Amino acid sequence: ADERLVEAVGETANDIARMETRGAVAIATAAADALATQAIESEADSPAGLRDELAAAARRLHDTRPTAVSLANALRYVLRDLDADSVAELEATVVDRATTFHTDVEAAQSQLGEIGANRLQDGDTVMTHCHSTDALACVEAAVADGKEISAIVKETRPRNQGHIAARELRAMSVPVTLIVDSAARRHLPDVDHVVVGADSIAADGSVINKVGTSGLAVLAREQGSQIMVAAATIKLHPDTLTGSTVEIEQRAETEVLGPDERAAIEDVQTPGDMPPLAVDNPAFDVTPPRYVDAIVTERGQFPPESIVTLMRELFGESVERPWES
Ligand code: RUB
Repeated sequence: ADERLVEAVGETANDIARMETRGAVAIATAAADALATQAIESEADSPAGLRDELAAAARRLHDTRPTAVSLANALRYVLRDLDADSVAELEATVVDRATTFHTDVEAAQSQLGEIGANRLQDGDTVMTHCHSTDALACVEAAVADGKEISAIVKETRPRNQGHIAARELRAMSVPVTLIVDSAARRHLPDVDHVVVGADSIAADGSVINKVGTSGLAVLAREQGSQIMVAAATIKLHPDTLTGSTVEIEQRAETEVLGPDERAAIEDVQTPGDMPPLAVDNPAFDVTPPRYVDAIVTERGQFPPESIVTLMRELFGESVERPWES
């Protein structure tokens, strides 16, 4: 462990890796806050020393989970062009940026919520997958506009984030029917809109979100339900402008299968030598743009194919990687 890093950085990184802090927006704001705490509690005696520490903190935070680009974008936002004549000035800049990041993210979420709400009609049924604060902001704004919305909530194995979505929807007075993931197609004829969030959006308009989103989008298209992705612009993945693809996180097989369940499956006579049971647990998948009707951001709603224009405007072609410096 790097001894210059304050406790809050390690704790935040562990919370993100263990998914106690989860969801792309929450990961991003927690990372921005951890950088601010590093600046406040640092014992560095020169601006260069503090800059080095902040880069190390960024590295630690960046290495937790690979798929939600909001994390990288938070680090970029807080650590861009850190010129300062003194440690105090540098600290103030970092704290100020982290605070602004928070405020901007909250404002973006309520703006996109208003925009997304316009797509929802009184009496509509939405289907959700995973738990997305951006997606739920759209439902919340629709309810605030006086529309009656009901929700069919996919459980979202293996981590059951659908339970969090169900709880939050009920807190908005939205009636919820919880279903197992494989029951989605059976319910889709009753669904007006599939409403999901995103961990990253690629330059071609592909949506990277919780595994199962792409299958749901294909089924929704088949059944004629609208597919709306609610994603603040911190979900736009600038590296994809130059052709990079988004890394899909692989998580532990124990999320899918406990040791006793594994033993029960493997406890069988086989005719020859067998390798151990293989378990694959990707956390995210890629939904091609043709299965998405609209990407709703705080800057307006876009057909997925045109999101690249917004991405260029916001990030340009050269993107900083402060966690590598
Ligand atoms: C969370 C997930 C969410 C997005 C968007 O995955 O896929 O749909 O992060 O959420 P995990 P938000 O639970 O593995 O982190 O809109 O809150 O950013």
